[in-house]
Amino acid sequence: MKNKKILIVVDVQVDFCEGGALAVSGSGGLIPELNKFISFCEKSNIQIIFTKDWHPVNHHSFKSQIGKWPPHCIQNSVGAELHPDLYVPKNAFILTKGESVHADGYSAFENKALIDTMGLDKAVKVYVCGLALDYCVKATAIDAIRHDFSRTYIILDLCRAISIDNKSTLSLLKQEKVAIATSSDLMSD
Ligand code: VGL
Ligand code: ZN
Repeated sequence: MKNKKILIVVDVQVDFCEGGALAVSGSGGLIPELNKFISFCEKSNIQIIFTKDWHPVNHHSFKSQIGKWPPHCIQNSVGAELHPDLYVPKNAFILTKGESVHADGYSAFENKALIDTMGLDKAVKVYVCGLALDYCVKATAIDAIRHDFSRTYIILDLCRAISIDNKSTLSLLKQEKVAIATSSDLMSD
């Protein structure tokens, strides 16, 4: 299909939202905005994929191991669930990542099912949003470009970051040829 689009909503899970183990600031205000865009995509027949960080208890990124993060998104825990306020359409795909102890799992492409779900048509527009801009959103968008999805966008207003300053993240994204968009641009596109 011409002009096909795919939306990837990255890691909008309890642990990354306010009150969670690795809360990203501003995530509370993000969810209503995200829900509007998800509903728009559903009505527009845009394929929607949700990712979940899904770590074993001894994941190497945890401080208790060799990593820098507090334990988060442990498989089958409440913290690893998609946030209960997030709108998840019935026919959306939900994919997990970060399941192996020794891989970071920042990019959703670590789960080989993502590429199968996206299909062979590299001309699709790929929209990436969610948490956190400077880790899993960034890694997923850059990996989309590396997998030849050359029309990959970050929806900047539908992301929140762990770092306070987005300058280096945005310059890296530009360097990697990821486009930056806003949800209002895309809804009027
Ligand atoms: C993430 C830090 C650790 C993310 C995941 O989803 O951006 N950040 N694990
Ligand atoms: Zn993680």
